[in-house]
Amino acid sequence: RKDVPLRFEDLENEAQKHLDKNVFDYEQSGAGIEETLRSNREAFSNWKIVPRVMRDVSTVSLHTTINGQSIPAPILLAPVGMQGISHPDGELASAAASAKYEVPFIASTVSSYTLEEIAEANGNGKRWFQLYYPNNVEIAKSFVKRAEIAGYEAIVITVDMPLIGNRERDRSNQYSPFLLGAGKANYAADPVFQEYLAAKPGAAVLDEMLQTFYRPGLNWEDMKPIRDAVDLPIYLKGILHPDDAEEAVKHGIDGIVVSNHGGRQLDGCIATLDALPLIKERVKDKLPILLDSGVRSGPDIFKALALGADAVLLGRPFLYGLTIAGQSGVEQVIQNVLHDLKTTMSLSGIKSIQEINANAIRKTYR
Ligand code: HOC
Repeated sequence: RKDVPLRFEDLENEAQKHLDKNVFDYEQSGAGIEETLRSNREAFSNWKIVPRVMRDVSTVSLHTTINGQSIPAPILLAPVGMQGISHPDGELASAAASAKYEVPFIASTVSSYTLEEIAEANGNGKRWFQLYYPNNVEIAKSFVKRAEIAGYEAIVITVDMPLIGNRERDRSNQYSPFLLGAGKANYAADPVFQEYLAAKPGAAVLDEMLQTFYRPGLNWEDMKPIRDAVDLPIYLKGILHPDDAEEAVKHGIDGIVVSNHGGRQLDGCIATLDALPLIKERVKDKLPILLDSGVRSGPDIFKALALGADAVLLGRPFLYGLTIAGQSGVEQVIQNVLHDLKTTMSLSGIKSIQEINANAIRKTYR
């Protein structure tokens, strides 16, 4: 097997060697001047763990639950799109790796393989489906129904993309894997989308996908058709404002992901760790709160949980593992993060995920 580096910076540097410049830039970069990309990391650095000692950490458990779903650690793999541009096995490799550790895999609407192929690779593993809500509700319903049939256990609707962020690096490179069709598998395989195509003689999959992809009018009423179409919990990904978290509770949403899309959408917006405390204060324990964007290590996960997250999503770390060594690379990244989290908890005097709270960290300024 090919070993992948332990440290995130080394992972990123090694992944860069395996990718064309445009592809690496697409994955690594953030929107605009990348202020939010940097803020996500700075926010983690501004909090420090204040450990307790002599608290018998001979047994430490990472096990937790989200909405009653048991998971071995408070970690999920984020819905990174178009993983086939990183490695030919794409989502098939990362879904198989996540199954091995029972870490839920969140398959993106714009995956390189169909959600059914990913489900097969994930086997008895845990999987959720991420929805970019198309501007055609019948296609949206068809996606989530397919996901339910294929054994996905939750729907995660991304709500922070009424349009693409100002990705200056990609614009300079004149590169977009999406516009090249790298994420069209789920559309091409969809029966409702096929009917829609058939009604337009001469129409091409990619062109029509681009026509229906964005839903700038997305609003709270759009949740009902999805709720009616499937019997699965619905999470919203891309919540940063406490008022939106409160709206989610009012609309019966089952969970939220505090996310700024890895710094790839609204540049200049708040870091997720900075957004978390007010959101937690506002919605308390009324729904599970997940968090992503900038999570790289065990201490990062610990800090997010201490500030009120129930679990985190890992994105770029596993993507770089995939890039370097396919399925084995993703497995190694998961293993390393689990090891790091367990070590962090032991050295902090904490035996279980449920014991992690704000008492274990303190804000510092550099
Ligand atoms: C142009 C839209 O979430 C990203 C991914 C994929 C976005 C879909 C393509 O690049 O942040």
